[in-house]
Amino acid sequence: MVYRNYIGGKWVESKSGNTFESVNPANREIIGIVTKSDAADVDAAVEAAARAFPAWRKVPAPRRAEILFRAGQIMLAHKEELSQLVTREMGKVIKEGRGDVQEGIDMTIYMAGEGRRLFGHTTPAELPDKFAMSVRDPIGVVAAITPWNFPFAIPTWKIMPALVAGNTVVFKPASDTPVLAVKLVEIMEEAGLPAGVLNLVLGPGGTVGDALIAHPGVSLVSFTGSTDAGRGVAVKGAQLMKRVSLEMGGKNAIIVMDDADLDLAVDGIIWSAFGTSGQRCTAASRLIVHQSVRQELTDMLVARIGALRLGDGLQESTDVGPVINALQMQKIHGYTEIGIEEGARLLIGGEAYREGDCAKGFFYEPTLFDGVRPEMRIAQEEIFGPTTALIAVESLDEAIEVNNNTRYGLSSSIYTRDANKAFRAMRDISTGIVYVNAGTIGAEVHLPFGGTRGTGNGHREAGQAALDIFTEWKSLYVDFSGRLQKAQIDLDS
Ligand code: UN1
Repeated sequence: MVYRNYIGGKWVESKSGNTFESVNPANREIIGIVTKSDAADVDAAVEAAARAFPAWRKVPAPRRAEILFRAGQIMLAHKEELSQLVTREMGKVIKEGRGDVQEGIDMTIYMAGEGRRLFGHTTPAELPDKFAMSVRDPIGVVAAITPWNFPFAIPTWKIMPALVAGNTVVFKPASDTPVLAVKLVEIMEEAGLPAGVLNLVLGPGGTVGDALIAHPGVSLVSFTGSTDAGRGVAVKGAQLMKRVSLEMGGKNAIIVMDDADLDLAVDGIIWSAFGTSGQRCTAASRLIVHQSVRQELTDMLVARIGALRLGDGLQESTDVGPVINALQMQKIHGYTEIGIEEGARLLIGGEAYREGDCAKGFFYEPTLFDGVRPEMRIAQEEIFGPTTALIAVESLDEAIEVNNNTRYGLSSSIYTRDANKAFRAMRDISTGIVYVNAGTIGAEVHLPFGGTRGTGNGHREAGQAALDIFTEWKSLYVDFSGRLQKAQIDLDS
């Protein structure tokens, strides 16, 4: 069986008939054969979405939301099988697979709730017998281009707010995780979404993604992925005057002050640096540590890292699963070599892991560098793997300065028992998310998610903030005076 595109309410193979494989990164088992699309399939999908838009935008938002509520229930009923598929197709350990699916359920239910809010404002008009208000309008056809690291959750971050607000969608998932995308769309179909409202085009970013961005029928591109790919989306989008919302890289840090609870900090570091094998845009790939606790902390970390069990994420006992593919593994190892060349001290890890069954997959040892200077490439560039770099500092001011000094600005964390330091950090850290006494990962769906500097382009996903991506404001003035009233001019009337 071939996993197919979903266009205009029908499951169809790509026009070329080409296919590609989805592979389990833990053992290279083939998860599925997938139809491989190109620009012709994108044309058909955008056309279907454009045709569905006029009717969908007029469906009352609470009715649209009912479909999302149903979808959330279906997801919940299938949570375990979806979670296992997350682990098989993407590699993250099963507990995190369940977290990925739960985050998708949470976002779906949260955005369904927006169907009865989608608030605008009413405000007094400056003239008598005149009424003023603002409402949110949908934008049109939205292209949702999503990454493989949260193959269930992140598509819901885009698709659900887009749909509840009355847009129609063409969904282009990462080519490493197409089968989960098919499952998500099947759920939306079962929940009763009308034909053409959500369309799925499977295939590589280079052809399908580019064709979507360039398509004149697409009004908004919502993209999560690497900063390099995101820059390409921004440039192409600008030429065509499209709305573009970008969610890209991170170089997130955990600050550990001299008064921190070190046991707590170690738990947060292990979870944030090596959870999902470091393949989160929120992963802690820098540790900014007060010099006076550096030795104790590194000893504790090395012991904990050495005890992490690598393996197939389907086994409940596995702590760290594989990385996504061979190319990514090469990139991660390349950064180990760069770190050594730059003069950082490799404390543990730094090699591909090929023991036992792991030889069949793409496993990389959790890796810790010490003696890292803030300007080194391993402290500046996103690695997207299980590698973290420890930078020693002498004060809170220095920690905050080092924290803020990268091209990215997604998530930060500080471990301290001093409320004054915590509040100074919350005020002066310039990332989109700041945690106190918790790691850099674990964002909740009802708060804005996104980053400053090169992490994004000013938008926030999740929470009500997401509605600003997927809607435009329309201001409405109703003059019931029965005469011509001139704003700014008839001051005395
Ligand atoms: C991502 O890595 O792109 O806060 C998203 C977290 C998750 C979302 C991560 N809730 O780590």
